[in-house]
Amino acid sequence: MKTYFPKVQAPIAFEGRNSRNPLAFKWYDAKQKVRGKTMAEHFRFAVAYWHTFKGNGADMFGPGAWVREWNVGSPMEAAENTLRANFEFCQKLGAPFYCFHDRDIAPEGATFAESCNNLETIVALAKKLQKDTGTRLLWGTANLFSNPRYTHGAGTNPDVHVFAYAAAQLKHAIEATHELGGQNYVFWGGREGYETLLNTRYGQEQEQFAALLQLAVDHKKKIGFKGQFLIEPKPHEPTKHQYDFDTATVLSFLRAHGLYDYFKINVEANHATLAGHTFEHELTVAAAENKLGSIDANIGDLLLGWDTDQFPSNLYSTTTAMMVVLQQKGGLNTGGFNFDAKCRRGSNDVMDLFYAHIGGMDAFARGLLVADKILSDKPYNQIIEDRYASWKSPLGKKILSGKASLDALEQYVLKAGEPVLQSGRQELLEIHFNDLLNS
Ligand code: XUL
Ligand code: CO
Repeated sequence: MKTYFPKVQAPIAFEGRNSRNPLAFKWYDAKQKVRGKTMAEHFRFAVAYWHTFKGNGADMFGPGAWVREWNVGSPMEAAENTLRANFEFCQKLGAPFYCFHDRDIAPEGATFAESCNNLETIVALAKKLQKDTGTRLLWGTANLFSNPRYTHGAGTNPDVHVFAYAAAQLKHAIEATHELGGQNYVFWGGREGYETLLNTRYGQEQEQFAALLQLAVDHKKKIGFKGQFLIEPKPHEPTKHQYDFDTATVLSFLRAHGLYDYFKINVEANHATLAGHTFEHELTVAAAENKLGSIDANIGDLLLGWDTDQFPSNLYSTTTAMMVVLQQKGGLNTGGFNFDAKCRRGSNDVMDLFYAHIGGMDAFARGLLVADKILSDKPYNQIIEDRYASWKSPLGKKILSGKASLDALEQYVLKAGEPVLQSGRQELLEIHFNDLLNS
């Protein structure tokens, strides 16, 4: 049997924090329990098919720079090889899940029917390899943005013919995900947005997008797919303005179109920063409504204004992220941490794929341990407790239970006078945070 990663002995082992072995975990111990759940259960790490196996180091200034042994033969031969490489990689890494776009795993054919046949053939092989290896599908999605037919959008296209094409492709992508026992299905609005308002009926395009999502909800029910539907916000790129701008925008779009109950959010770190938010802001907005469904774990470069999709290594960021995840009831439930991340163009060796994922998994595992400490830390939590203590008073309770009136509050102020400005203790909290980060 051909092996694509002969230098790695399966599986990557946990050696603990004193190890200097780059092919070992120092923090990610799949079996270690934190707050009653193992690390494996908290994270449900997934490998992103498109970056890890289809990525070739190409950028705006140069073509592919990497040689990948699985990428040889006819398009269907290459697809089968790539699938085998994926399962070998996930197994050796110890990642329980993978994620794909329909067009990552199977090539587009000359006709729509041929594309569907290609997908069906590859899905049958994937089903077998999933069974053989135990690797599962975290989520599937449809690539409704690369083919030139989608230049003006898929669901939001001004041409209804393109809308129908996108809907038909979406149907097959959902069915492929269902067939493979996918635990979620992601909608990332690739070109659902606009380049200029001069040619765009914004309101109509919103209605169209809602119609596409409603059709997907109907089809999900029809075929009995139990996976969670997720929307992944992004503010721009490839379009100047993407409609799923950020989490707050998506939640309000879903509410306005009667779709709120059927979707959760897939938060991607680099999309958050492109929207002018922090990663933890987007996670917090979603978790506040128990809508944090899954995470695309990566990081951007704040000096660059585009989606660099780098592997996460920033411990401050993984810690603040894990503080939010730990506080959402049930954590991510059916979701997980998908490394929607790629090695830099200069990291062209297949071994770099291992280093990248191991580093990312360790960064999040360490973040989880520190987040747990912070959330259990008395001095830290007392500051926040004190900050909101007045809301536990009779007055606070009355307001929150909807029993107050502006007249009653006026009477209160006339009696109580001027409130005393309280310190927010930001710097003190930062001291506590860093003390625990180093522990
Ligand atoms: C694009 C992006 C996508 C989605 C899946 O920025 O993040 O890869 O995660 O379509
Ligand atoms: Co993503």
